[in-house]
Amino acid sequence: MKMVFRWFGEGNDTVTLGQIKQIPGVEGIVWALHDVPAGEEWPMDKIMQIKEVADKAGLHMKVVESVNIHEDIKLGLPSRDVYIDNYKKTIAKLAKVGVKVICYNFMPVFDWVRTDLHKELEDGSTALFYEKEKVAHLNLEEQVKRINANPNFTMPGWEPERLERLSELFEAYRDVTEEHLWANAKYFLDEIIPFAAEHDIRMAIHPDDPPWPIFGLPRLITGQANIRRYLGLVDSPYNGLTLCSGSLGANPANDIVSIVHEFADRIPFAHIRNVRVYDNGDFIETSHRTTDGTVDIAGIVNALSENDYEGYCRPDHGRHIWGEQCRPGYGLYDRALGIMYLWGLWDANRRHSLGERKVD
Ligand code: CS2
Ligand code: MN
Repeated sequence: MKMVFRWFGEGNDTVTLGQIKQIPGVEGIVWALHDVPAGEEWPMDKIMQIKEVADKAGLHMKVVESVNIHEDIKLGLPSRDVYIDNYKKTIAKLAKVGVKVICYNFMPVFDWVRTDLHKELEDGSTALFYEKEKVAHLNLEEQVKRINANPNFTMPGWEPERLERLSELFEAYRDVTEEHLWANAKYFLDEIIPFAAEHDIRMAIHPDDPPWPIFGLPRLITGQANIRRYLGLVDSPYNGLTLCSGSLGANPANDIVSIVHEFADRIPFAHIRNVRVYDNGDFIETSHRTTDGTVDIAGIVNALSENDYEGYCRPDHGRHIWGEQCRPGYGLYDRALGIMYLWGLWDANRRHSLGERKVD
C-alpha cells in the first residue's frame, strides 16, 4: 500500500507540502489543475509548476484526482468527440510527468453532495453531513424554481458556474436514462482505455457520492453489481476503480470487504474513510476508527492486505478538529490521524501474514 495525500495547490489549500511530508509514510500528493474547466486540455506549463513544487518537497505526483469529464460526454452529445480528444491530450501530458493513476467520476451535473459542511459531532468537532430527506424532497423542477427565486441559494459541491447553468443542464438530462448513461460511459471508455494503456496510466472511476440517484438524475457507480458492470465495459487493468469506502459505505447494503476481494486487481487507488449511517438514511463523516462509524475500516484494510494491495491509498476526508480552519473535509489533523490508524491496521495485518518483525 502506497500512501498519498490530496493537495489542492499553492494558495488553494491550508495544508502545506512541508506538513504533508511530515505525515509518516506519505510519499506523494494527489493533485489536479482545479482552475481548468472540465473538457479543456491541461496546459503543460501549469503541470510543470506542480512538478517543480512537488519535486522540491520530495513528494511524487503519480496520482491525479480528478480529470473531470465534460457534461457533453456524459450526455452523449456529438460534441463529445472534441472533449474526448482533449482528455487524451491531457493523458499524454500527464504521462510525461510520470502520472500512473487518474481518478475521475461519471456523475451527471453534481460531484459529491452534502446538506451541511459543519455538522457538530458529540466531541465538538464538525464534519460533512447528509440529510437524506432534505435531498429526496427536492425534485428537478422545484430545484430550478428555487434557484430562480433565490439566486443566492447554495449547497455544498455546487460551484457557481454549475449553478448558473443548472436549469440548462437539468433540461439536457431530461431524457437521459440510466441505460443512456451506461452507453455514454462505454463510448468514453472504448476511446480512453486503450489510449491510457498505451501511456501506462490506470483510469480509476470514483463511486458516486452518495451512491444513489439524486434529483432525478441517474447514477451508475453505486454498488458491487454496477462496479462489475462498469469494469466489464472494457475489460482491461487500465479500466479500474477508486475504492472509496466512505462513498460506498453511505449505503449500508454495500459489502465493501467483498468488493475489495472481488476487484482487488482492478483497484489502483483507495480512499479509506468512515461514515456513520443513521437508521433514517442520514450520514455523517466520522474519524477513521472502525468503532466510530458504520464502515468496517479494519475489515477493508485486512482485505487489502490479504490481497497484497500495492496500489495508492489516501485517507480521503476527515473531521475538522482542534479548531482547524480548512477546506471542508480536507484538514491536516484528522486526515493525518486517519493515516496513522490505517498504517496501524496495515502493519498489524502484514506482520500477522508475513511473520514476526516483517512489515512492508
Ligand atoms: C470526493 C470527490 O473523494 C472525494 O474527495 O469528495 O470529490 C472525488 O474527488 C471525485 O468525485 C472524484 O472524481
Ligand atoms: Mn472518495
